[in-house]
Amino acid sequence: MEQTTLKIDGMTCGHCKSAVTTALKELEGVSGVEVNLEEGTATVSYDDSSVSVSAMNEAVEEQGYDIK
Ligand code: 9UX
Repeated sequence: MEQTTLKIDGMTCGHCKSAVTTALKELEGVSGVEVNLEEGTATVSYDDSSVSVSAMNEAVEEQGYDIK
């Protein structure tokens, strides 16, 4: 199990948090997501044999947010 923290621009309310959380959890291999709105981060627990950080970045960007 690996863990990474994505830095995400543009998340300001609770709906942002749930949109990003849901998008990341839909990825095969992601087992946990914790979004911190104040810091603009999402900490993701994942299996690196199933999912890549770039796939996570794409999933977040598809929701309309920018990865720093
Ligand atoms: Mo809330 Mo997030 O109105 O893009 S959904 S700021």
